[in-house]
Amino acid sequence: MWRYSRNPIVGRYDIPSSNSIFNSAVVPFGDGYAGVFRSDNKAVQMNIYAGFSKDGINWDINHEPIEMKPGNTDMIESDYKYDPRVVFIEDRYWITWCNGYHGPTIGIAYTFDFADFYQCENAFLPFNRNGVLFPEKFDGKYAMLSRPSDNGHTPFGDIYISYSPDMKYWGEHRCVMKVADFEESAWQCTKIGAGSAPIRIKEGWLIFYHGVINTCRGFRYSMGAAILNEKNPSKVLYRTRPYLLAPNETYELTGDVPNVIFPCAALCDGEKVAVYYGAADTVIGLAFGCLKEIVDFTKNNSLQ
Ligand code: BMA
Repeated sequence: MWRYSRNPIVGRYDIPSSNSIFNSAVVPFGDGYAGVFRSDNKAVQMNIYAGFSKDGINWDINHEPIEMKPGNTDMIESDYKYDPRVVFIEDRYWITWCNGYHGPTIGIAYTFDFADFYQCENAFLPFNRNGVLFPEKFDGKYAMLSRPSDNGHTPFGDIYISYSPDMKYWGEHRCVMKVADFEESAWQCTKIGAGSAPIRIKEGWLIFYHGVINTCRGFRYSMGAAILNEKNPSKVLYRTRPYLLAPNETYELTGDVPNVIFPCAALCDGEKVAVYYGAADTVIGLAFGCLKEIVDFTKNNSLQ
């Protein structure tokens, strides 16, 4: 994969009130793109903002955070919102994010137009992060990857899957993927978390995920890819032993949290793949790849 030469595509001050704009998700929308962006303001309050783009690169991000209306429940508390993901399922766009409800858990909302947003029940009890929905249902049920965690800078974490018939009640929780052994693939030995919404490919589902190693200078976040079984996505078919992208550019190495590449979205148009990632918890970067090369690499350099 290679980085867009004009990264970062979104700067930390692109909203007048912002301190940083990073871990954010985009989807095709109308004749362009729409997205939900994480921005921390200058009081360092975490919130999510809608944004629009004609080309997926130059973004107009609203200056006010998303105001939720009640969806499938009464309005529930949301002390903060961060790390959104977006996916289109059937007739609407679903947004998941890390919702502050006595600590982080997974918030869910839907929108048809990125103007009105309807907040639903939280998917899980606290603490949980990195909730990522599949674009299709399995036997009539929605499916979501997530990572049970703690209330701090969690020093552990594996990826689970859960199912729901109605986007309200979640169950059938299964473990999908655990951290790797330090000796096998150290960049992903401390914690892992789903990144982009899964992309349907011939072999099953392609996901980009983040993996973390705890170094003497703190956590370092890199990006890998995995392919999950088409019918039963709790089964991992392949998963990269080497990372696909690790912090290397200045905007990834320095910022509010150094050494972070945090993928939250991937667009796929035929053979062309574009991954959107938060860089150093400060700005947004874009990386490109060819689908076949990524899939071949994942198969040929797999941990399992
Ligand atoms: C995680 C989340 C992410 C962040 C990452 C690196 O726990 O807070 O939003 O990008 O840490 O700081």
